[in-house]
Amino acid sequence: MAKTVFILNGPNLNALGKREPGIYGGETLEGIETLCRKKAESLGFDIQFRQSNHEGDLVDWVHEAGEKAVGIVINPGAYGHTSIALHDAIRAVAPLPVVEVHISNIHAREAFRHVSMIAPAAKGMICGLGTIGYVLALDALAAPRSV
Ligand code: CA2
Repeated sequence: MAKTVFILNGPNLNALGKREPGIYGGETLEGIETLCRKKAESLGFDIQFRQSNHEGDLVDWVHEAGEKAVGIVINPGAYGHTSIALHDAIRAVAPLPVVEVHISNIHAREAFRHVSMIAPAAKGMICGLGTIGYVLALDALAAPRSV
């Protein structure tokens, strides 16, 4: 039976590919989903790929993943910098592995993006590598863990 991974996307990621290609590249969220589906298939994962502009949806989906999934890839968008609720939700589903992804290098941008509320609760974080970060996160979830 395929193992399920939830791939969760936060606010404004539905606008990818339509604005600010200099920061986020030209890929749309649908394009990222296609990339993820290909990678997931090769790894034997079944994926739930979702996006919401509402913090509570993301919190609910983290809890749902806690019951159904073997891992979570989350690009929390701007909620990554602000959401204690998402931090707590990720802790609530421990030890489910969570990989935080940001397309842009949040450390090379405005100071308010340098902090992640998610990273301390996550297994790891990938940022600044573009949309390939999602694919690398799936690889990380598939890899046998040494820690
Ligand atoms: O780099 C990332 O993946 C981010 O999570 C993207 C978020 C941003 O708030 C984070 O700091 C880093 C933004 C999502 C997309 O927002 C857009 C804004 C304008 C045009 C297109 C997308």
